[in-house]
Amino acid sequence: MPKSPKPHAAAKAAARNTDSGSAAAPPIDAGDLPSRKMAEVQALARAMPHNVSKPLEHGFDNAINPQRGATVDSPSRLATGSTLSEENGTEKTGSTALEGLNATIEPLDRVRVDSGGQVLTTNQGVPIADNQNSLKFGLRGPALLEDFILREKLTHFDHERIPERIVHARGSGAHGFFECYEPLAQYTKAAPFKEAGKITPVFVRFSTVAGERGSKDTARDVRGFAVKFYTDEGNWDLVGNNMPVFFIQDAMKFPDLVHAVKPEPHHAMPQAASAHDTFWDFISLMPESTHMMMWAMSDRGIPRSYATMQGFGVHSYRLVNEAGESVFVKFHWEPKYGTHSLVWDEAVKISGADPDFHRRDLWERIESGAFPEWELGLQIFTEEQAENFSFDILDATKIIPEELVPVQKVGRMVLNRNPDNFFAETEQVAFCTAHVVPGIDFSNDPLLAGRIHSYVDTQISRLGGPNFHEIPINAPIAPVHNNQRDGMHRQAIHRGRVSYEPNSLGGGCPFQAGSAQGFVTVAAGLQAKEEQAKVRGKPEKFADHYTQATLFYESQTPVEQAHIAAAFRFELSKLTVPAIRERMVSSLRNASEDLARKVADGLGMDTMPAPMPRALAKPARAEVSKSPTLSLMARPGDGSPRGRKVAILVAPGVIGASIVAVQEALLAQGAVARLVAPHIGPVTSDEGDMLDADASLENEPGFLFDALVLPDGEAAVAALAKDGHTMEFIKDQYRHCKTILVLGASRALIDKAGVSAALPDGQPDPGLMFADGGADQALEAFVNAVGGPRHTARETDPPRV
Ligand code: HDE
Repeated sequence: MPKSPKPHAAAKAAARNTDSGSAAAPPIDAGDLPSRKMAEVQALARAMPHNVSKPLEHGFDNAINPQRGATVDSPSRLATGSTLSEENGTEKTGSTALEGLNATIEPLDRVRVDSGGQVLTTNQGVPIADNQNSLKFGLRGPALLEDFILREKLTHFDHERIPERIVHARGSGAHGFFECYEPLAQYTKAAPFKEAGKITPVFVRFSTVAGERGSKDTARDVRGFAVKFYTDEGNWDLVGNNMPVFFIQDAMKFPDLVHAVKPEPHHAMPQAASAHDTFWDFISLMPESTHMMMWAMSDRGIPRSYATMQGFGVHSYRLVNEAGESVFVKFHWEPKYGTHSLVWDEAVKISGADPDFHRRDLWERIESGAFPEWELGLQIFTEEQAENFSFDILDATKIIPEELVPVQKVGRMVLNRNPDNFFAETEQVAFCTAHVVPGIDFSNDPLLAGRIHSYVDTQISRLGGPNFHEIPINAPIAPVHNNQRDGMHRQAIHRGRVSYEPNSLGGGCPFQAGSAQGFVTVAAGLQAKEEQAKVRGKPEKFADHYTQATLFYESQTPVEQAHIAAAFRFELSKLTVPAIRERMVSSLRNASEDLARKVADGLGMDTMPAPMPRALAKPARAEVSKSPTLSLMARPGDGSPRGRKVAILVAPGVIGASIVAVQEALLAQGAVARLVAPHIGPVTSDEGDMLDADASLENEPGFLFDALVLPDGEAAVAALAKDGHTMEFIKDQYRHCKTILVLGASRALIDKAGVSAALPDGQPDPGLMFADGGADQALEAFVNAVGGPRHTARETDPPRV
């Protein structure tokens, strides 16, 4: 009989196969790695004789309090690895994966590239000797297919573009941080709110909605305000807007809304504009959008800067504490530098001279250290409060007036770093409302529900597959461990053979976290029995379409109301179908007779159309009829001129000393004061000094600046007076209600431009500052006014100048 081989030898032999193992005998650690691994795998699997978690998957109590998954420690890392050879590392493969670490989540440093001092290479790292010529058969001969260098370059170039976002295609982003003021443990266990002073990194992207990727920044539109918090318990995306309400109440209508506002499908016009037939056709048939239209037609639709607009989470969300108790919350971002907007004439002109106006402003503020900053405010309210409001908190066309629920400031966000690369970061960043962390949960807002689906879905086609979360800007800094595998562009290289759960071969890992650590949905029930049925419908209160539109309009200052009326007039005047205009005015009559009248007059309507029949004849009595905090004027911020732009006009013969004094005073306050001359280059002052004009009347027109300084010096004034650009410069500054400092001889320029030193009511214009003698005093007043509100008392419709 043949002798049986030594057991150790058998174990060693068996452990060298990838299929078929011994029947009964447990694998033996025969002292070599393969057999040790096999023995450890067997031990690991045996340690889980059955799925002990199974009984805990059932019943309501377990549903609301899921248990941590069963897990067993592996005797060593051998059992759970993919290979025995993983320690044979090279520069390329690295060494063994570090325990519990997913390297794709390290800071962006790991993918940042600096080509300083480096030779040009192909994507395969092969140095390129000649980047000027394709490979040819002879100097004048045909180009060769063999030219892998040319082909790689062109092929990559051919695929440089990715689909733009369906909405919010035009945007700009920046890095920064969120700092918590006080722990919010009473309300939420969310990581960013755990300790006073806790810092959470953020990436923020601002955007317009309707325009395509290359469209202008200053279109009248809602602005996106999307914040990605890289918390240590996963990414939380607060994807909001600069207005607290939305056009529609149910996700079912979103594609209709977007199709209506986008360029009309037959001729693809107009770009980045809502002033066209299809948009107002839709809106005038959707009275729930009236409140949103008030906001969109107000100055909020044309912000001065991303840094000077509010942000809102829009929907009601939930906060959840350690005990699983939940309250509702609305999120607000309040800008430190106050809320400031453009005026329409200015927005239109800027869109021609600088379509990147907001992008540039954000970039320049950050590069110059005038970091944009917001406070995060929370409106926290209970289920009981919500039930008693006259409106439904699940209706995204409604706000909660601050008089009912005050806004508590809980932290601040500072944007202090521009991206290294627009495409890699700002274009590839993928916000998703589905990205929440333990401590934050959703309400039943039906609009929000659609969003929870839509954002992940859209990223899959925009970013080319399901692994967009691994793109460096999207990867969380919290560890990622799950059994999702493969798909386009997979980055993570998972060790081991386990990609399912439950498992015993991986010691049960990664195991479910359970309620102590993991995300648990609030087990919110529906109160009313009759609501507990599958239906397609809306609650009654959703039918109150006008109460809050009225509230918004009534809460505005007269100037803001005038701007709203002018915006409706402008937009509706652009329609080609009078019936749509009439329909819109008939709807506006339900919100405000005053507004409807003004709009109708502006549209040359002889008779007012009858008010549109209301969906809800008797809405519940509103709690407040005015909410002053809805006015932009109520939020001046710190009034600082930081980041504001001032033009100082100069020409040969200018009195240099006063110019230098003004420029220094402005710079000291963080404003950007530029010397603007008939053309760029040196300008000799009256004193014989050389001033350097870095902008010209032609390339930086007046409407691009927040304020204007007109110089002293007879010769300079005469030179400027001869240039028609100067007059336009002054007229635009005046018409847009900006602060103008007039030094000495420049009074003549003001007169020539037809600008009156008196307001329409005859009072002196406080925004026109003359410094004939007391230059210091005027200068101080001027610097203080640069960051303040416009001098709207100057405004007339139509404009005087
Ligand atoms: Fe969006 N929205 N949205 N939206 N939205 C997108 O996601 C969508 C809504 C908002 O800077 C898309 O990545 C649906 C409200 C911002 O990258 C898409 C509905 C609010 C951004 C999408 C809404 C927003 C988006 C397009 C109704 C304010 C830009 C590309 C149910 C609270 C984020 C993308 C960025 C982007 C869907 C309504 C804000 C298609 C279906 C309400 C700021 O997924």
